[in-house]
Amino acid sequence: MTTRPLALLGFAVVAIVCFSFAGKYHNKHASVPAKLKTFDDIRLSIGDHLIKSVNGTNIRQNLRAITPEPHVAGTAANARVADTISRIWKANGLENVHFVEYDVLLSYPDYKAPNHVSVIDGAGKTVFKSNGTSPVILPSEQSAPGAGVQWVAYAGAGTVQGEPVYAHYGRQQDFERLEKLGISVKGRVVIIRYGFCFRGDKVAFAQKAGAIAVVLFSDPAEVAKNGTDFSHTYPSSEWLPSGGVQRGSVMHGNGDPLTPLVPSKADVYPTRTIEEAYNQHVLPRIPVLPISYGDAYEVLSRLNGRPVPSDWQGGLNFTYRLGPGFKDAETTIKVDVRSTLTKRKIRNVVGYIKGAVEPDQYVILGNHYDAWVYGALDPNSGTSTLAEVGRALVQTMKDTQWRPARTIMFCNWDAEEHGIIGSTEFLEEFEKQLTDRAVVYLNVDTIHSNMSFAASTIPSLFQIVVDTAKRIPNPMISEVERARKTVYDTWVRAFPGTKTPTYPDFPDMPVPGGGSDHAGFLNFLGIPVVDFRYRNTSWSEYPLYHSLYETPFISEHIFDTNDFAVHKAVGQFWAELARTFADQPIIPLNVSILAEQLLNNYVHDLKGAIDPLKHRYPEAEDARLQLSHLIKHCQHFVHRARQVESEIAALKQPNHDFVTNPDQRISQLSRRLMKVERCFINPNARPDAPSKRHLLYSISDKDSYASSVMSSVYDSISDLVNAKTTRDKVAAGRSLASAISLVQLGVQCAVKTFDAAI
Ligand SMILES: *[C@@H]1O[C@H](CO)[C@@H](O)[C@H](O)[C@H]1NC(C)=O
Ligand SMILES: *[C@@H]1O[C@H](CO)[C@@H](O)[C@H](O)[C@H]1NC(C)=O
Ligand SMILES: *[C@@H]1O[C@H](CO)[C@@H](O)[C@H](O)[C@H]1NC(C)=O
Ligand SMILES: *[C@@H]1O[C@H](CO)[C@@H](O)[C@H](O)[C@H]1NC(C)=O
Ligand SMILES: *[C@@H]1O[C@H](CO)[C@@H](O)[C@H](O)[C@H]1NC(C)=O
Ligand SMILES: *[C@@H]1O[C@H](CO)[C@@H](O)[C@H](O)[C@H]1NC(C)=O
Ligand SMILES: CC(=O)N[C@H]1CO[C@H](CO)[C@@H](O)[C@@H]1O
Repeated sequence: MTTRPLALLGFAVVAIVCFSFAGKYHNKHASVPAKLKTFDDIRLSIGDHLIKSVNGTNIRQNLRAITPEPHVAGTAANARVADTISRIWKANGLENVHFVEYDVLLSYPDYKAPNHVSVIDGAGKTVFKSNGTSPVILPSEQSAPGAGVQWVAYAGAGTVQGEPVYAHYGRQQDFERLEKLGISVKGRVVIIRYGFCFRGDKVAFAQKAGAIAVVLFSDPAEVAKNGTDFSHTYPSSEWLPSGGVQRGSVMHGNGDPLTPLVPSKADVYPTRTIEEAYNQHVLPRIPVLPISYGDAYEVLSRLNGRPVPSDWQGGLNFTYRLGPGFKDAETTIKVDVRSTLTKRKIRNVVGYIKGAVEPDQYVILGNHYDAWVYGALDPNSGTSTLAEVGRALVQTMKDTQWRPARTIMFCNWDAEEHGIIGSTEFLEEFEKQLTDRAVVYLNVDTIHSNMSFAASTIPSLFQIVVDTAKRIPNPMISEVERARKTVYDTWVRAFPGTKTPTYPDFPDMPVPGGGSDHAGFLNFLGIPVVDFRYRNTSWSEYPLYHSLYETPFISEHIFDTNDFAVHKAVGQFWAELARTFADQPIIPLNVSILAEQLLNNYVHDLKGAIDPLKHRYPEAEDARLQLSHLIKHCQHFVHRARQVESEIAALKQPNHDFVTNPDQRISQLSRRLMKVERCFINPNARPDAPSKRHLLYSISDKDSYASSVMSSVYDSISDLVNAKTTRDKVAAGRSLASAISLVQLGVQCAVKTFDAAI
């Protein structure tokens, strides 16, 4: 036990308990070095204890407790799941566990009369009819009434009949290609294969092109690569069986469709009507339903017309044709969809471990808990792991007398599946508090493979994410046997870095896109985020995604068979990263990497896009000048960030106990680091999309799952290139210069964040 005079220092409060802990720890565990001299050593030994405390068996038990029945947002079953989570969190020792509720517009099918497609011949006879329900394969896990019903949320309702057309993945380029091939989808039923972009985008493109309905299906080329016969699919493997279907939402945009930018509280006036939601293409008007590849075979094998371009061919055992229509010209396809919009209550579950030193700084851990059916992978692999992370942190506190310096906040979001609703409403309600208090947001949606860890994050977090992954034991024995001892070793091999040549030991870490609850934290509030998972290297999804078959069997018996070692590794990473953010006197955001990425990657690429405009577009002259200003400011940012990093490094010298340096400087630097990312939030940057406020990062307009960098700048470039009149060119040239100038102001703000005088 130390008696050193540390008491005047904020973080020393933690340090004192650390020292007392270090003594105890040493007595119990001979492997710990005899003397833990530095504060960093002490913190790391607490981290080691924490990492050892995460328990796979507990995660498996949590998963079973959370997934006994299908639990779609807004249902009584999902309210029961919220109660279960709250009970587990309280038993685990989290503080102030409570619900934060909203009333939001959700969508449901008619479980008694499932959606279906029929093929009807000229005499009105039904040649084929899908029954709209996936078969139960494991009765002990999948037998709840209605569990197999096949539907997508926010589909338009109705019965339509017409000619089918095949539109491949239904991306913008696929519809353009159909048009070039002379095939119109206007007034027709479009059949689209899942994959390569968000299903809501596919539906929006189809509706825009005049389609009267959309039929979605998962192609065996993606979901049953090893053959469609029973012996090669679930439950013998993780490949989708012929009756399986991917559910999902087809809403375009995040949050309650009726309350953009404001929280959907009962007493807050809604900012949008349902009619406006249709007119603004937030909700589709046309019927949409998903069918299995078994049913898709019945429809597609009857199609007439030219064979599809060779890259459009899928995995069913015939030559795909484009349509329009069936081989028998009199035959049509009929689509029956029942879908209701209803206002329902949703509940986010929130809990805390209060920080000892900086209780108003939040390290936020989040995952959603609502699911399309049982949700054992998406999202309850994450939910069950998050509960264990909380337990392991509290156990470490009990075992060692340690308490994190900053507050750790736990969030289990509701209605993510319908459109990231629970977290979006929460961000809209607590925008100011979170802007002020949030240090970082760490999201896990799904653990769905044992191949590799993967993380999407922003440059200022690259270093700490890599350092933490190096501390987590590899959960796969087969990898350890190949001398890949840590999660990092497999990760860097599976996803080698391509875009960061300056940092050869960094794996590829893409910018976070949409598709889960981290989106608003980054794009709306400018809070640094990490979204991580275990995934297959070849594919970011997985064959049983959003199907009836996402029940605990798949993790227990197919991909995480070693006492949930993979779930456990994700929990260890999550817990240790949270501890690091909660405990480091200076929060571990590296601005120097941010500044270098900005200059050498983002702005470098932008220069590559703007330079070629030189001769053809005199209207881009202002933009070119503006770009040279941006480059100058980025260079200055790199210089200033390096100065800051060296000051931080000096403060972190080994054996430095923070006593000899004024605590004020440490907490000042830390607060400033917290604010840097907020500089890139400009509420006026996208008047057409007021929730996309980040100048650097936004969600792609072409695929709501993907991210794009400096989208307003690039949108202006394509406006300029596509402009037909001089007037349009001049206007586009001005918006381009203005968009670059806004990014520059963000960079200047980041630099100024570190200056004492402004
Ligand atoms: C994990 O927790 C279970 C009880 O949930 C317990 O039986 C087991 O011993 C624990 N494992 C370790 C390694 O502590
Ligand atoms: C639909 O078909 C599946 C597979 O053949 C079957 O298991 C299920 O019971 C059928 N459902 C209805 C409602 O007929
Ligand atoms: C694919 O099938 C082959 C042959 O049956 C089998 O050896 C292999 O393990 C299967 N692979 C997967 C990923 O299911
Ligand atoms: C093609 O697939 C269908 C549906 O699985 C099956 O009934 C049929 O026998 C297969 N045809 C050939 C030639 O393999
Ligand atoms: C890893 O996953 C594959 C399927 O992707 C499975 O065949 C294998 O048994 C799993 N390994 C463990 C240890 O669970
Ligand atoms: C930030 O990253 C740079 C470049 O990798 C490195 O030199 C510096 O030490 C890092 N700063 C901190 C505080 O880790
Ligand atoms: C289920 C799945 O997607 N499996 C793939 C994982 O990645 C390997 C290697 O790229 C592929 O061969 C599998 O098909």
